[in-house]
Amino acid sequence: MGVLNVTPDSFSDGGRFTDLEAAVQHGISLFRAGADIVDVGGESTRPGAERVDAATEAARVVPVIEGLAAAGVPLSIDTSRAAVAEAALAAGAVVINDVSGGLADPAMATVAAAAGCPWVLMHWRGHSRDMQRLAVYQDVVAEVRDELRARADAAIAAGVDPGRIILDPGLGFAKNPEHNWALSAHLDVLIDLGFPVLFAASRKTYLGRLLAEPDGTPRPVPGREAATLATSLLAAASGAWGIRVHQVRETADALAVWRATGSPRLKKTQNS
Ligand code: PMM
Repeated sequence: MGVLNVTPDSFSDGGRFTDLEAAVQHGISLFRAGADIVDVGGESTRPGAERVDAATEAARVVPVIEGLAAAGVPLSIDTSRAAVAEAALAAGAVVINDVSGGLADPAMATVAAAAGCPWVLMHWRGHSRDMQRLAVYQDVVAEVRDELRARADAAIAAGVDPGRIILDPGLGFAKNPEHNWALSAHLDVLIDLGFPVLFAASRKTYLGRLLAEPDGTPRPVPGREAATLATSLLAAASGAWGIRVHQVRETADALAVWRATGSPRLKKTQNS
């Protein structure tokens, strides 16, 4: 899954793709570089971000989706608003990617059930403005697993086909770096819930912290690509269904190497 953010303030591509033609061209290049799906988002979810209204969000994404759908690019809509998802599906998107797992907008389940499209339910505890305050866990892996299972159960109860549900640990969303690493190490626990799992670590802050300078300065976004590749490949080897990244070509190359070597799975350690 290639990331196409059409927000002026997205942390990782710095709002470079807000111009319609540039956004469509970038989406096409992600597709040509090997993305099976291009994920179009019009609301920044970086920690601390303020929300935009639904009309602004829809106005950002719908023309880009129309342009990319016309070019034959399979698209997901990265939104937690039902009205935006509905407009995006009408414009040609085929997957809903909801970072709130259906919690932000109760009408999302109705839209997903009616559309019958795949729905990514990401683990989420609250809006970006104050989500880091919610990064409190006794056992992050078990709690994320249980909260994701509850979201899947709620979706199914609302009429969503279980075969259309995809789960995502929500790296960086109400998680500190230790939480993200624990979830990366125990992705199998989420996979054991029986749904495909999407893994989205690309360029995230915790990778910058891992690679910080001796004085603690985090590695800036452009220097996080090798770490993104490493963690993406480990996720694939753990059984992730999909990998959401900004740099598609490099990820596709790494996955090609993994496939050529027989798609080896990581062995579970005795006490994991
Ligand atoms: N992270 C971001 C946005 N959308 N969607 C899913 N399913 N999972 C994620 O972890 C996720 C997401 C954060 O920002 P970015 O678009 O710049 O990567």
